[in-house]
Amino acid sequence: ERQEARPYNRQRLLVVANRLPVSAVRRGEDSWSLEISAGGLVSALLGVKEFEARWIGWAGVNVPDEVGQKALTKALAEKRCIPVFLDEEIVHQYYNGYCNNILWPLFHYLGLPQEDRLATTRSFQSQFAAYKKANQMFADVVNEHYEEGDVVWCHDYHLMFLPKCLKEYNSKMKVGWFLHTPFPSSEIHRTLPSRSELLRSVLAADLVGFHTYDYARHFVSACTRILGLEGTPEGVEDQGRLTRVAAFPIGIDSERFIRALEVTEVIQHMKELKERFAGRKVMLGVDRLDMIKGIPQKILAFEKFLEENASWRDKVVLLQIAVPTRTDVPEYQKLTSQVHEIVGRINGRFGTLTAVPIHHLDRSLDFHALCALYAVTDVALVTSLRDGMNLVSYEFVACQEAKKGVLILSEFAGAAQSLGAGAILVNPWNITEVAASIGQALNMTAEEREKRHRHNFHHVKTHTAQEWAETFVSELNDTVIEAQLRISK
Ligand code: ADQ
Repeated sequence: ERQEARPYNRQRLLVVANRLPVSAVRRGEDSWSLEISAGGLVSALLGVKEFEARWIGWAGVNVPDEVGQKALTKALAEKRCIPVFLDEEIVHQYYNGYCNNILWPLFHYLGLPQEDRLATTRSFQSQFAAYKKANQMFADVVNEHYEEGDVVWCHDYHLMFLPKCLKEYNSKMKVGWFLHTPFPSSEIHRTLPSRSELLRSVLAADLVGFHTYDYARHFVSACTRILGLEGTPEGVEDQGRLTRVAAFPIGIDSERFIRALEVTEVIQHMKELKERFAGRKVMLGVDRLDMIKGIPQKILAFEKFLEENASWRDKVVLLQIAVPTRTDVPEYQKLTSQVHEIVGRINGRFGTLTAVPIHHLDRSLDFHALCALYAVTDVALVTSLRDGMNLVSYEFVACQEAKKGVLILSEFAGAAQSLGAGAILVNPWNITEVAASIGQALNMTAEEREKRHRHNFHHVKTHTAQEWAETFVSELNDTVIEAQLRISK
């Protein structure tokens, strides 16, 4: 595959992320069936203009035998994907442990795990060792496939150690790193035992990107305060070498959603939903079931609204779609039962023989069903306690050209920076405020809804995932060229 002819001048983009955008199921000793996930992020990254993209990552399955690995590698190559094979122990320590139990909560301001201190410290060390080892394994695969001139784009908190590993292999490699979560205040980051090592490793990249200007600023402060380096308007400087740091807010493939609303199946779904909830306003929440999404807080705010507004009780319904994730982590199991308990209590309290105020689904919906739901919704509730960006808010807006529904949006989601002018911004911890915003949204005049929607729809249509990917990659290219010019002067 490496020798495959490609048009002269067409650069290759190696996208490195923890997970490949495929689900792989083994059908036999040497046969696999693959399904590629069709999200906006995937098409954006694979479709960067002027570049030919390859995706490098873990396929999400344990493949201990060589025959299986070879067969999977071959099947993935047809989808422009290259696998990194991680065994179960590494996945447990690196992915479930260091990534999801330590970095994820910390970056969302939930702090470090607080169980038995000694046990945590011990497991912390072995998890960090596994994290570095896993990152080195990613680096080995990148290095093996790298060709001179390629651009390497590393993604997310799983791979903070990767830029350094890559530059150790080849200091001329063009390396960018983008964080999809928030980067927290330096006062939070400094609680992390491996704080300096991770910062230094990220700084090995040529370009470091975040969703918002605030996250970029937090990162630069962490480097100045924790490492004692110099922050400049362009980024962070260390002994004359500059790492550029900037904000690149992501978007969605808005046309994909807009077009979907014309598909017969979606129109049929919409009709069914409208009939099912005739006479009631529809409120919607769509989230991965994760503590950062503020699902219990959202449902409690809805309860408060019903409590205080008896006349609305049989006129509004909340549909909460929560896809379970990381189901083998105990905290996530606890969250599921907590949400079920609250929903049960509220439905018992305000339901009637024929209707309940909350429909809660623990599963993912297919693309068409999701679009139909977005389109029939009157009020969307996005109440993340922290969220890098939050694409659900963008998807909702894209599907609302006809209805012009209201978005209630957490001020702690990155999306508040871009959709704040059209949304009702709330502090999700303040249940009284969220309940009042539900009332405001349900009673809003058509004129005001139109005005707010116009603003957000324009933003969602003009700031797409494709444009996001292209901007990052071209800035990465320019950054490296500028640095070379500086050195040659
Ligand atoms: P996530 O935390 O996964 O992403 P988000 O940006 O909202 O959050 O994206 C979720 C995606 O999953 C959306 O495309 C949504 O449609 C889909 N989804 C969620 N629930 C679903 C359901 N029940 N059924 C079907 N689809 C569902 C991370 C960061 C975000 C950041 C993105 C991209 O946490 O802050 O915006 O990466 O950078």
